[in-house]
Amino acid sequence: MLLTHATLATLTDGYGLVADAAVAITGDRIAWTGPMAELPAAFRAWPETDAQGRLVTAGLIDCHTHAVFAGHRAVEFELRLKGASYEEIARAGGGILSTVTATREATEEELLAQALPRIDQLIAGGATTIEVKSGYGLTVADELKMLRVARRIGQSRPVAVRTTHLAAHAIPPEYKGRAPAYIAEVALPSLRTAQAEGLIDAVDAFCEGIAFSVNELRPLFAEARALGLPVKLHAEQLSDLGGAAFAAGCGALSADHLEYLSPAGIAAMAAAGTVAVILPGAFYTLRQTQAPPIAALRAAGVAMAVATDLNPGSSPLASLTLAMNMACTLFRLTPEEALLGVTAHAARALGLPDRGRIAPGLRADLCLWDADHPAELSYRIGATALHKRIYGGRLD
Ligand code: DI6
Ligand code: FE
Repeated sequence: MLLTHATLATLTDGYGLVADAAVAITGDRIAWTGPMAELPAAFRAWPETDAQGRLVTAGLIDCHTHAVFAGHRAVEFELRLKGASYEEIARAGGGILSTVTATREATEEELLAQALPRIDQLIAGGATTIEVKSGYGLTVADELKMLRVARRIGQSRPVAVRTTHLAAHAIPPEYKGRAPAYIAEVALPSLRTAQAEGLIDAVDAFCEGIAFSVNELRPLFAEARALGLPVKLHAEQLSDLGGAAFAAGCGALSADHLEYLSPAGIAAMAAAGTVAVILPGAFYTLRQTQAPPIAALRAAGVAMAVATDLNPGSSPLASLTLAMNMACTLFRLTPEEALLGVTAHAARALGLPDRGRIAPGLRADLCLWDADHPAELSYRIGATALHKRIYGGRLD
């Protein structure tokens, strides 16, 4: 396929804009890209798709979602509006644990049926790669069930799915006050089985007062590394427990949320090359007031990704362009940083060097937008400007 007359944002150097450009695609890879005027003769006869001047970016990558879960938490949303906090609801047995109850009761088929419409929304907004975490099962069997559903999403829809083991998301009631026993008896065995069954690409945990401390997570991350799996961490979302520095010390791909990130955490992330995943949907939903230290992350040269954190509690958000808009308006990312955050830097956060930019040899995952400047993607509030997607070299 030959895509012609595109306003390309290659994302190779900032936006990497190329006016009136072409992209030659063979199989699921980009073979050539550059200005139309320089198109090699060999590609000129390839079947043409005319972008008619539209903006073309790499396909969007949502590098942090909890898209598999049962039910919803609209009632909790009402409780928060009446004054209850996210942490109070969690400590009273609601919050994540109410989704755990619903998810345990659901069959694999039911979970898949509930997840697919969320995935379809992300795809309709331009996603071509989506990360999906477990973490609402919290038994060995239910964590594996969630991960099988996550894998099936990638077989059911034209989207690449990366799965993450997140058994260390919350402490279920049967282990209340016994976090180390939960790690030993559920998190570690489910990790080993999930890895043996090819169900996971990475390991994550929730480091927070209402979840796990750094010390409680050490055995889990040690095991992940022994199994050759990359780690990442929900860190410094509601308080500073030193999670980001711990994760960076383990060579983490990313540390995510980071509202309460300290200067020491920033330095550790910069030294390790750990990506900062910014999740404005959760900040917005929980009406947090302390924003992540964006200017300091930028100054330290830490790559920033932006994701939806799609989940039923703190971020019922299924639009990457709305996440970009929020990242700009709430956190002062530039539209260029926001776009890199859902493409090149999101790819880095997932350890996927074969996507997130437009260059020869990379996957042919592209978005054609009804837009002519890349800042438009961040600027409009909740608009879906997607014209068409190309996923793995195929036009939707
Ligand atoms: N932080 C979050 O924002 C989500 N998980 C996490 O560790 C929230 C998950 C939920 O409330 O269901
Ligand atoms: Fe999350």
